[in-house]
Amino acid sequence: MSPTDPAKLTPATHRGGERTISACHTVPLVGGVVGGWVHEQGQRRESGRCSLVILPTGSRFLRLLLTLLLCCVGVGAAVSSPPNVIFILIDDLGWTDLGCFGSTFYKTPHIDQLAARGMKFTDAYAACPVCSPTRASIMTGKYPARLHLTDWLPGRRDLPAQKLARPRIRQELPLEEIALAEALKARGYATAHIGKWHLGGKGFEPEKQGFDLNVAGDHTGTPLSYFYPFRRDKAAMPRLESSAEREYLTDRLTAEAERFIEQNRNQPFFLYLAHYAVHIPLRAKQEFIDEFLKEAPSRTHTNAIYAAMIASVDESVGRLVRKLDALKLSEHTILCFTSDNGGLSVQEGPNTPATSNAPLRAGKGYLYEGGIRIPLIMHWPGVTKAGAICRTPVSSIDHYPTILEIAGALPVAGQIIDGVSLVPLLRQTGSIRREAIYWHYPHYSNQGGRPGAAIRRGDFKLIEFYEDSRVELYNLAQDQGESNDLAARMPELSRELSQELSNWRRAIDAQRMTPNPEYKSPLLQ
Ligand SMILES: [Ca+2]
Repeated sequence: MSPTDPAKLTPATHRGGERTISACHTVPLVGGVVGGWVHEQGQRRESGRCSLVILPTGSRFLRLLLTLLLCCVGVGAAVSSPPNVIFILIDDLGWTDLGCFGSTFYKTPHIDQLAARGMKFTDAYAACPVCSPTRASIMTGKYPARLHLTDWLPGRRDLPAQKLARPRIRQELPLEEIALAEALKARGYATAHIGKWHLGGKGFEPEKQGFDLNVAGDHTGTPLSYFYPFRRDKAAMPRLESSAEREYLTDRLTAEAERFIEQNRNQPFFLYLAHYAVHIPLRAKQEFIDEFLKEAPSRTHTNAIYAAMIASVDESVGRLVRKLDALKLSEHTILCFTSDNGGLSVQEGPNTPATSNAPLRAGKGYLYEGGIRIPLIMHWPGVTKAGAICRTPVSSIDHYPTILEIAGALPVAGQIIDGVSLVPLLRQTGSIRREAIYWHYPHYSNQGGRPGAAIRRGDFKLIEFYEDSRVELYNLAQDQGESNDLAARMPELSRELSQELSNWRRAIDAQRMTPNPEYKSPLLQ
């Protein structure tokens, strides 16, 4: 079987022991605001049902039983500490860039082992095809369009060749947002941000969003250096001012993460480890590159430097798992491993393209599947079943409500969360309530992507291009590679999905593009 054969992810080819959850349940939204949940009095409106228990007069036994039950629940909640959460975010890691997601060239034994122990999501999406907006969605549970933070920061400037001008976007994650770390800190968690932030500079650092510790995170989207010393000119990466000779950034961030785990072993902790890898500039340890130069490349994966960067990320995961085992924390720690957008599949700097997302179409910067579908693995000890596979479409907006539910932290009154908790999927006890997943990307990307929007509902995905309002429609169940545009053949469904997309944009106050006054048509140049 080819390494990226779509059949590899179909139920017929699962190895023994893998469990599959049926795909994509769609249940209409009930109540709340369109496209988001409003939380009232710290209760989820959709799940905050109260049951009135009426006992017959004189039913002393039942009353006693109920009292005992409530006491047990109360005592249990009071004495059991919430689980530790480790969220590992890899920058620009593509959907097929792991062994467990189909690559035969990249070697990821530790991540594959994590997938074998936990749940693998085949249809996980980033909320945006580029960095900062997806990161904002993870931190808030909101669509980037609702936050008016729809491009990487500070963003790409408008060019005369571009017909439309971008809207003015927020330059940082607003302080009034209750970031994931803030919500967990309120629940008693020790919190650490280690790695790439890219959600604002001075005054908007991770420390301002609930993180007790920040290592290496600032306004930038690329590291000052992947190797010692972690500085350029007079600038140094936060808390990496001192470093050992030949030190490699992925290894150093891992060491910082190990130290944080060790120091907080006796209390619940939230570790957000956002590696700068595997973003450009492609730089890796030479001994790893040499190893991959000896290996035969696969049909789609050929870049030895990129493979070496992934190998270091894999080592990082292995080290953290070993650290948890050594400290006897494994059974009380949830691990989430994912990416922020698709793999870089075009030329952008030396030694690129980095990867191929085939069989998916295109890559980072595009609303095609290659730009937004990403690996996602979750391991919740005692809950997720070994080797489980979930085919329900999920999004990076879902991490916030999921982690809050697992941690027993409640949203505050009036807080809007677009994502839905994945707990029923992780427990395999039910489906999630959502009609569709949406994207709004009013920007031209560095990789050649055009501004547009997209909606996935069930197996169908519609992409709208803002320059000419053209739409494309695909049936992802039959056409994973988005090569067969059904828009002309299914005009009614196209109209319906376009309308739904438009309603969603209006409901969340998405910013619009405007005609570019500097525009010079290529025909007139
Ligand atoms: Ca990225």
